[in-house]
Parts: sequence; structure tokens; C-alpha cells
Amino acid sequence: MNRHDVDLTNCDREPIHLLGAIQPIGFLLALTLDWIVARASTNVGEFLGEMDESLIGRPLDEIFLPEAIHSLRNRLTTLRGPNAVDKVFDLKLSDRAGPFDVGIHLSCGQIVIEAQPAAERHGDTTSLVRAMVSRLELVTNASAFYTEGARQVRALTGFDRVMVYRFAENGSGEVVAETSKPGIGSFKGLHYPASDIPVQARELYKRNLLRVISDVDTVPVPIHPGRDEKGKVLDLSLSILRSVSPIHIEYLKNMGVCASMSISIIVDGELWGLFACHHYSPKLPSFEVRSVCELFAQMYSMRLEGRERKEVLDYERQARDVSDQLLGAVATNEMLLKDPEWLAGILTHVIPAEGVGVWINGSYAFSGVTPSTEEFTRIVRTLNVTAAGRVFATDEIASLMPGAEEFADRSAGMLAIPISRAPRDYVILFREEMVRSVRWAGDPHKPVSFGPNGPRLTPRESFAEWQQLVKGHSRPFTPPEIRVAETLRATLIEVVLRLAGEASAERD
Ligand code: BLA
Repeated sequence: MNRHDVDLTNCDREPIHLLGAIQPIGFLLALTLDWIVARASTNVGEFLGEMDESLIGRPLDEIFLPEAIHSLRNRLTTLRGPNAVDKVFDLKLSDRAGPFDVGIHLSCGQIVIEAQPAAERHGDTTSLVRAMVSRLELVTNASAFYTEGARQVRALTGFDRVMVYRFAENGSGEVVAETSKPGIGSFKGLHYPASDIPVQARELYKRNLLRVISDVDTVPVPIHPGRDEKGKVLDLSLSILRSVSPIHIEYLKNMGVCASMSISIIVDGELWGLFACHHYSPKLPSFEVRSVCELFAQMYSMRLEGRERKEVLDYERQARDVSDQLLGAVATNEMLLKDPEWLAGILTHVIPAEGVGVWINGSYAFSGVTPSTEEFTRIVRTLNVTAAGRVFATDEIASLMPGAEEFADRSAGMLAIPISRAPRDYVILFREEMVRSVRWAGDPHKPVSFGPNGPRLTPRESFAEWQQLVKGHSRPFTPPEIRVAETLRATLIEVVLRLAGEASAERD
């Protein structure tokens, strides 16, 4: 697909790894496996001095110093795994230029070398990362953990704004933490649709953990030849200098952002989120600082993974306690089961919801924000047909039942727990529409002007689009919440059966 064929409706089809260009902050050479130049970015002369002949077809030892080649060859032999990139800092490539920071990796059977003029070294990067990570040990709750991560990245890089952006299951995302210089507004708490970071970008960011855009106004430098004799474009998935999607550049420009960097946060092999950094003037953290960021993000991800596992375990333990509490309380006072206020107090403690409805033996009781009696009757009828005998959750009742749009502004999602077989009794937790529970934070940096695709490519318009997309949806019920509902169901069934048993014993 030609890059000009991409528009706002087909973002996820833009082949961002095949754009055939890099940013002008360095140069790129792609070599055959016998170290002959097969492709080169058209700016090599700017870094190594103009050359008389074309670089293509020349052995690398006519261009680089022998020691540099020796060092790069060594790196190549130690590359492991499909996503491996090695780095050499402060390497003298040619007598005609200063030292470079260099990345080397393999792409489709070619050796890709990317070089950027060397920056001042930081010294002991291992202890730097260790110090950054040690700050994470001090925080207790999740929100403080996110903010501390953002703070560490900002302290190291000096970006004007650093956010932690967390993906939801459906690819949309939320700014869960932010730290910034004063006076530039806030994005914290805002949500964006999946299309803002389309699916192929999210896939790529699992393989290549960091990307930097040093200046949105620079012109990308093409790699020559664009296509090899087989018509193939160089795959830049693992590239360090890759030029990025022009659509995304327009997004940044519309926001008034001049430089950006983002680093993947990967939990359980999935892209959990990103550290997203903005600067309002050009900015290029050194190659070494970017590597430190990448390493920090990996350590951060591991700690996050540990925290999340522990959170789920703690949560499930808490749910078991609630389940015991429920059983104990009802054993002494069976009427409690028909008291929705009491039930709601207990249940929403472990599964947050704005309302609880109880349907037992054809009578209903409600607590909090719920559908009306008539609407509830229709829900129960629908459940009897579609989800009999199992816990059932949806963030969009209307997708299940025509007419539910009418009460979606009150109750958009539900978690239904059947507590008997026949006649079917239920406890149902209702969640309100998500857009109502999300606030629009402040006035984010005002757009200066718009590119050809207009204001859609701004966080403000994206937020509006996200609101449109999630209209009629509640916050989804999570897999641990659904598991907990299963446990509660077992408890409730036990109680109901016991009550039924006692009732029939009384009759006898
Ligand atoms: C990439 N979009 C991105 C990236 C971010 C965002 C963080 C990663 C690249 C980077 O580091 O800058 C989105 N940035 C945000 C959001 C906020 C922010 C949501 O600061 C909120 C505060 N983008 C669109 C639309 C399309 C699109 C409609 O909004 C498609 C039509 C595309 N975004 C798009 C593409 C990329 C991207 C293609 C990949 C860029 C690349 O790596 O080449």
C-alpha cells in the first residue's frame, strides 16, 4: 500500500515498518551478509563526509575503519532472538568524523547498521537504573507506582510532560499518571480510542520497545534503493531511527508537541501501556539515555507484573472473606438475602457497581442506580434464555436486549449471578455508562493549527470520539471480577438451597 492511501478510516493498515525512511538524526546502512552495502540512507555523506562514488555495492571496509568493523562483527555474532538489537557506544567509524553511537540488528537477511553522533556518556548506567528502580520500592498503591515511573523517566530525560498510558482490553487507553512542567494543562484521567495508537503500532511496540521523534518538522531521509531487486522494502521494525507515520506526526503537530518519545510497558507478554513523553521544542535524548529508559521500562514492567499478580491474589482472598461473611450472616438472619441494601453493601465492596437488583421467587428489590421494575423483568426474561445457570457479564446490556438503550444512561452494563435453577433467581450488579463516570480534565495544551486531516487528530477530538464509541457501555467487568462472582454464586446458591430446605421442612 502506498503511504498516501492511508487516511483516518484505515489507520491500522498503514505499514509503519515499511515507510522506507529514517529521521535525519543519524544514518543507516543495510549490508549483505558478506558486508557489502545493499542500501543506504541518502544522508550518509552528511555524517561521514561526501563520497565520490555511490555507496551501494561497496564493501563496508572501504567506508568504516577496520577496528569499527571488528567491533560490529563481534556484536553481530552475539545477537540472540528475533528482536535482538545490539548497541555500541562511542565508536569511531571513520577518520573523517567523530565517534558514533551505533545500533546493529538483522532484518530480512540483511545487517542493518544505524549510527548517530555520539553524545556525552552518562557513566555508570547500571547504578543509574538501579537507583531509578529503587525509588519504585517505596510506593504502596498502584496510582503512586504509575506516577513514580513517570517521575523517574522525566527526571532522566527532561521531557516537558511524561505520562503513563494504559491500554484497555479493546485497545483504547487512559492516561493513568502524568508529571509535567507547570502550566501546560493535564491529560490525566482522559481516555482515547484504540485508533489513536492503531493495532499494527501496538504490535510493533511489543517488539521494539522505544521510539523517539526528535522534531516533528524534520523531513524524513529516504533509504536508497527503496526496493531491492525482488521489489522488497527494508523492514524497519527493529530500527532505532525509523521515521514514523505521517498521520501520527500530524497528531503531534495539532497538539503543539514538537518532540515525542514512548517506551513500551509489557506485562505477561502483552502491551500493558506506554510511557508517553512530550516536549514543546525539539529534543533528542542521547542513544545511551534512551537505552537506560528502555532498561528502566523493562524493570518497571517486571515489577508491575509482580504487583498485578499480587493484587489479583489479594483481591481473590478478600472475595473469599466476603463470601464467608455472607454465608455467616445469612445463616443467622435469612431475611438479609432479601435485603438489597445489605447485599449491595457486601457485594459492591468486592465488585464495584452503582446498583444492585435482587430477584427472588418473583419479587424484586433494588439498591442504588438500577433499571426500573419493568425493565428489570425484561432483563431477567432475557437472561433466562441467554445465560441460564451461569454468571454472565456485559458492558453493554443493549447488545443483548433491544430497548435497553433507554436506560443505558442509568445502567449500561451488568453482572448477573444466578442463585438458583428454577424458578430462576438472580442477583444483578449494574454499572452506569462509562462516559458519565469519566471527567474531562482541564484544558489540555491548545491546538495551534490543524493539518490536512483536521482537528480529529488531537487528543481533545479523540476524547470526544472515545466518548462516542463507548456511549451505552459501562466499565467492563474484569476476568478476576467474574471469577469472584462465580465464587459468590456458589455461596449464594448454598444459602438459597438451605433456605428452601428449611422452608419445606417447616411446611412438612
Ligand atoms: C502512534 N499515537 C502513537 C503513539 C502515541 C499515540 C503515544 C506512539 C508514538 C509516540 O511515541 O509518539 C497517541 N499520544 C497519543 C495519545 C496521547 C498522546 C492518545 O500523547 C494522549 C495524550 N493516530 C490517530 C489516528 C490515527 C493515528 C486517528 O489519532 C490513524 C488514522 C495513527 N498513531 C498512529 C500511528 C502511530 C501512532 C500510525 C504509529 C507511529 C509510528 O510508530 O510510526
